Amino acid sequence: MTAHRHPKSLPPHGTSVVIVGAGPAGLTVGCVLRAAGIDCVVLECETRAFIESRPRAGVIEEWAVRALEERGLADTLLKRAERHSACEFRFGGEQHRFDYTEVTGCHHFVYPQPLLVTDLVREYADVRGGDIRFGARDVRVKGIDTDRPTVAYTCPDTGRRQELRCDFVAGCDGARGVSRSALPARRIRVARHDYGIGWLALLAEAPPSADCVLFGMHPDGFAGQMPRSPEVTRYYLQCAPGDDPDKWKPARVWDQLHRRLAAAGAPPLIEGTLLEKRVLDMHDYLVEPMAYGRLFLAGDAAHLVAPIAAKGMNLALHDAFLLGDALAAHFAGTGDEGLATYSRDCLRRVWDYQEFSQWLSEVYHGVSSRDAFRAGTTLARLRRLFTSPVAAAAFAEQFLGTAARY
Ligand code: RFL
Repeated sequence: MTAHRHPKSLPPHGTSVVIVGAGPAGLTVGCVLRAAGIDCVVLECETRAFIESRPRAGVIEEWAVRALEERGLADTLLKRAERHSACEFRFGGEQHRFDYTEVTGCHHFVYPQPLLVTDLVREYADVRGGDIRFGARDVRVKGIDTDRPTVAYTCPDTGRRQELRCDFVAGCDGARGVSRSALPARRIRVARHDYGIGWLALLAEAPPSADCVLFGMHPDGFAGQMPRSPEVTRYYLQCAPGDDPDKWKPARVWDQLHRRLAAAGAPPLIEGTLLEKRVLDMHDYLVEPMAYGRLFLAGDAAHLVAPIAAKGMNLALHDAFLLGDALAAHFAGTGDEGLATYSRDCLRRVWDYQEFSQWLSEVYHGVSSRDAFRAGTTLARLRRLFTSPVAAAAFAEQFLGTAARY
């Protein structure tokens, strides 16, 4: 019998922190750790080229930009991102511009997620010398209630199992990741909310049709426009949950966008080739607590917010700042307070943003609910934003995430 030349798995190697997932959350944690001189390994199941081109978010709140800047992670963003100071609601056939910077002094930064991910990968791997392993398959997190958990994965080049022993695991592998399932079911609570609504998410190769985000409340359904760059614009159309994107041919898409975003005096939408067309079933979830033993979840791995208020990536960054700083304090020997309060501190902002998304969902979808009462109260909410400075200030604070405390 021939002896196996390679054992099925290699003996565990050590590092301080294994980060599962190279999205905005995982890469930010990695960059913070590398800046503090802490050893870590990022395991990502996709290729670098894939994550650097995956389209998703585009709106980053100013506090998050400033927090990236403080950590040396916003140089390119600050040069290239567009600063927005207003959004526009369209209802009752009219345009209503809402200048949130006038109220809060803060901006939204429009910077497509793939550009941010590209910046963060470059900073982590090429500038700060971080270890990142792309194409890692079948990642498994084990032993989180011990002092030395392990993360096993299959190496794409050799096909062999590798094990990394570490002090902490940061589970940053998004909504479909595996790290969440390592939390013992009896120690966590998962809260879910289903809006019962679908959004057709579109990316069009066309310049934006307005210089700001547009929200169209129309009896046919909600429509939105989010500028991404001078060449590419994101659009959303409310549809049935589980709808088939192939039923939305370009002519139907543009017809509905024109109808739902029509307003007196508004320039016509600029049409273009549809680069992406997918149906999102709008739902939220939240895992409490976000940590157990040596595993700390961050970003979409812990909580999903439907893209109603463009909050998901902002929350992922908020978690990452707290987790990166708390781990850095642990390894510097300056205390474990940050790790102890991590879940609570993240979840206060997460719950607040979830509540705002739910409120805004009613504003977007009430008019098309075929319920005269809901349609009437929705329009009252909308009008109040333009008649009551107090209501306007409250909306702007939530939209920009500028509350002094959560
Ligand atoms: P990500 O970005 O999903 O990254 C997770 C990474 O983990 C990898 N991964 C694994 N790696 C190893 N092993 C496994 N088993 C793995 N499973 C997964 C994945 O390949 C990936 O690289 O999570 P993260 O870092 O938590 O970031 C969250 C954000 O991506 C998300 O919240 C936002 O995209 C949400 N979102 C928006 N957020 C905003 O703040 N502003 C916006 O304008 C905004 N627009 C959007 C959005 C999400 C959208 N979709 C697709 C639902 C618009 C859309 C259409």
